[in-house]
Amino acid sequence: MKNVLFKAVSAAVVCLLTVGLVACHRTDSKNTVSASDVPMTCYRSLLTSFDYGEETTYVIGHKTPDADTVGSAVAYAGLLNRLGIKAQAAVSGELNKETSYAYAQLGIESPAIVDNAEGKQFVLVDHSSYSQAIDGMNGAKVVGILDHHGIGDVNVSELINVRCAPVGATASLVYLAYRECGVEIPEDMAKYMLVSIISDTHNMKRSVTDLDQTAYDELREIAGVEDTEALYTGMAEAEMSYEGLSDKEIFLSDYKDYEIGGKTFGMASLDAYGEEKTRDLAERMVKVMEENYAEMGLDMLFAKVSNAKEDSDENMMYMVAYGEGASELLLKSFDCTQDGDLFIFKENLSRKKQIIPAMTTVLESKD
Ligand SMILES: [Mn+2]
Repeated sequence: MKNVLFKAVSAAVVCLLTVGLVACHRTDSKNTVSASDVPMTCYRSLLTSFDYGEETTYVIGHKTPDADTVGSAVAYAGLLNRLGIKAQAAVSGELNKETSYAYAQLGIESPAIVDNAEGKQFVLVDHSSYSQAIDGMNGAKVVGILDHHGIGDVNVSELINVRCAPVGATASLVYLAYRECGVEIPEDMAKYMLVSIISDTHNMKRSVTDLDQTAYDELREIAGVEDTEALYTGMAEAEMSYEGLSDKEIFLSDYKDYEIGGKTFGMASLDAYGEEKTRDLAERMVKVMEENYAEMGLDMLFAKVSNAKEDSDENMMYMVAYGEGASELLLKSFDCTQDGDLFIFKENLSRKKQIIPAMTTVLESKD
C-alpha cells in the first residue's frame, strides 16, 4: 500500500516538474531570459500555476507543535502570499516553551490555532501522515506537502506540489523555495525559519546538510541574530525549566513504578541544561522524595536528572535515592560516586535501556 502511495506521490512530483519545465522552456525561447533566471521562473510557475481556488489555503505542521513545524508554516504561508496565493499559517495548539521563548526574544508571534481540518484546504509542512496531522485531515483537501521525514500516508489522488528531502529542518526547504522563486526574504520570515533550524539541528550540531548551513548563514544575517548560541541555550533552558510546576509535579512529570526482585520502587526521569541547574534540580528532588516517601508507600524512590548540555566535560547525570537499601542499590549497580544525598555519573544513562536493567540484575541476584 505504502509503495503504491509512494509511486503515486512520485508520479505527481515528476508530472509537475515536467509541466513546469516545459512551461519555462517556452518562456525561454520567446524572451531573452538569462540562464540563471530559468530555475526561478520554473519554480515560481510550479507554485503559481496550481489552482488553489477561491478559498484560503492553511499551512500547518504536526500536532504537539515544535519550532520547526510552526516556523515552516508561517514562512511558507508568507511565500505563498507573496506569490499572490491566499494562504494563512496555522498551528494545532499552544506553542511549546522552547518556541515561545525564542519568539518572545525575537519579537515574532504565534499563528492562529486551527485544531480541526474538516472541509478546509491545507499545505502540510513537517509531516505527511494522518496520525500526526490535526483531527479531520481525512476530510480536508491537501494541496501541498513540504517535509523532511519519511513519506507518510496522506493520500492525494490529484497532482500536487510535494517536496520531501533528508535535510535538518523543514524550514531549510522553505528557505530554498524562497530562493528558487526569487522572492526576497523579509526579516520576520527569516526569524521564523532561523528558529526552526536552530531547534531541529540543536544549533547546527545534528543532521546538518549543505542546504541547512547555507540557509542558516543567510537567515542569520537577514534576521540580525548574531549570538545564535545564546538564543539556542535560552531555548533549551526554557524547554527544561518545568515552568509553572511545583517540585512534586516535576518529580511526577516523567515518573514510573517498578516491582523487581520483591522490591517496590518509583523512578523519575528529568532533564536540566548545564551542571549547575542539573545539580540544583537533583537537590530539590531530595526534598520531594523525603516529603512524599511515606505517602507513596513504596520501598524506594529514585530520581535521575540528566544534564542535557552536549559536548561538555561536565558531570552528565545525578541520581537521588531514598528509602532503605536505595543508596546501596545504586552503588552496587553503577560506577558512580556519592556526594551527600547525590550520586554523580560521568555519563548519561537511559532509565529504560540502562538503569532499570542494571538495577534488575542486582535486585534479582541472591547474594
Ligand atoms: Mn522538523
